[in-house]
Amino acid sequence: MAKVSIDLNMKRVTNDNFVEKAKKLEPKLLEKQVKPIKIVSIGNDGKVEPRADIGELDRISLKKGDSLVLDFGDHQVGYVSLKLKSVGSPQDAPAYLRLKFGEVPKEIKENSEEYNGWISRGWIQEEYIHVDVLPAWLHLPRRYAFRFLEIYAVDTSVKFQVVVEEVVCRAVSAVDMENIEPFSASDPVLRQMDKVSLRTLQNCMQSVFEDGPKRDRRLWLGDLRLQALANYATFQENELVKRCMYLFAGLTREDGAIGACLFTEPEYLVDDTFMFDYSLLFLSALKEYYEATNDKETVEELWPSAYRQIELSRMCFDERNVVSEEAGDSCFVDWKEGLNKQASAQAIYIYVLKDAIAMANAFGQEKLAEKLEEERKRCVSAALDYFWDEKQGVFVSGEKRQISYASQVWMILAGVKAGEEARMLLDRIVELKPEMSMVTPYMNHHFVEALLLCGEKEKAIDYMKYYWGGMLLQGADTFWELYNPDNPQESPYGSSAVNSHCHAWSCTPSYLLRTLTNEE
Ligand code: RAM
Repeated sequence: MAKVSIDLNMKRVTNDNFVEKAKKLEPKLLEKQVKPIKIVSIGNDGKVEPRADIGELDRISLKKGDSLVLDFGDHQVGYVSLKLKSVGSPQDAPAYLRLKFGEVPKEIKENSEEYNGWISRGWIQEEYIHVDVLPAWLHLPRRYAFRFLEIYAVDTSVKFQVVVEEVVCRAVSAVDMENIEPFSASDPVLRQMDKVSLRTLQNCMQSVFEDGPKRDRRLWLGDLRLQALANYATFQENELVKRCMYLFAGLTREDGAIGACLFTEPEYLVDDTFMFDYSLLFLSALKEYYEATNDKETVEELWPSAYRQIELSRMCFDERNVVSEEAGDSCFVDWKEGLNKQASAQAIYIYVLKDAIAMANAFGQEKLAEKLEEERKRCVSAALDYFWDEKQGVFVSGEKRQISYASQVWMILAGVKAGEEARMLLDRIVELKPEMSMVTPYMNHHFVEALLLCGEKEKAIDYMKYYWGGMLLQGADTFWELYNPDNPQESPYGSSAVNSHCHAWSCTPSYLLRTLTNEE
């Protein structure tokens, strides 16, 4: 498990004005009725085979131990209702059913009894339900994220069976796909990649930008930033970004630290998890919001909250201008087990300083910009002195001088190495193939950004086809929280049963592809 800083004794402060603004920006969700398109069967290997035409549904009767799986054709987020009846003799006992929802087929096959991961089993989308009287409409109160629904009859009685006459999903999202111009490319893989990215983003856009509609259904800063970028290039639902920014700035720790994550129910609440990188990246998200919207009023109002993250992070640096190992430990960066994040923390601070300088200049705060520029130079030279290994020609991190993709990528994004040197550094790290690889689409996104910054457009496209394309080859309808091409079953939680398969931070191909073409 990644170490993060959890502050159990924290005092929270609320800026009522900001929270009020956020509340007013709550979107009205759009709804669509979706019905299953096929009855399928799923093998133990997760292979989906057609079983019957959907028109056959009300001719299938389920007795004890029988099941059927419905395929909704694409990833859905919504509320499900089932119209049930009994056949045979009169219903002399409750119908006892298990309903299982899967974003991907293998979730249907996973046995939740065997789950032993370290996050709550409550995330597994499975219900055991008694229906006392049939016929009935069963309206499930939870919102599900799924493509497949298995209905399993735990028990009926020897006298009656259950028939599922109809199933409807009321799918919800803040945005509609209809207004979106798909990415035009001759390569079908890129077109499919865009389609799946858009669906991922759409299904994560709810009352806030959720990280994943299956799990955690919350607002995380790192995810928000990437979703916002993809949103500016596609749906342009910019008021939703604004709402999320006001929430983060309106609900902070007493010292002004912006949390890594926010709850929106039962009331708006900042979590007690803080991450060095996520807090800082609020500033970059604000800069990007400004670039996308030109909304000076909002940005000026939120600027002090953003700048406060620099002041707080600055305290983690020593007299050599080197960030502490602890700050590294409290970074997210990636879910790669064993990854040392000290060098990434140093780089992310420099990266955010760059954005702060740009903002200060844009708002006529030249003095501040100059001061920050001096600090940036000091941090860059400390990064080179302390983290650059001349002999190996790579950045290293931590006391054990660990080599990882993450350190190189963030140092390049921060501009510590640039131009030809940076380009060669990326080649070197790919060749070295360090054990500390990248496992989340979040980290992989930043790798692609680094390639683009070095002018490696073709390599960027090839890499996207390898990474996000790898998920497509495995049948992804939406992109996943975690994908390690060397180990597709990997999970940061001890079991892939709780992995999210529609995850915000994986939606960036839509943004990257459009950025690439715009630059031509
Ligand atoms: C996971 C969430 C989220 C991410 C954090 C760091 O729990 O799914 O996407 O931002 O980790």
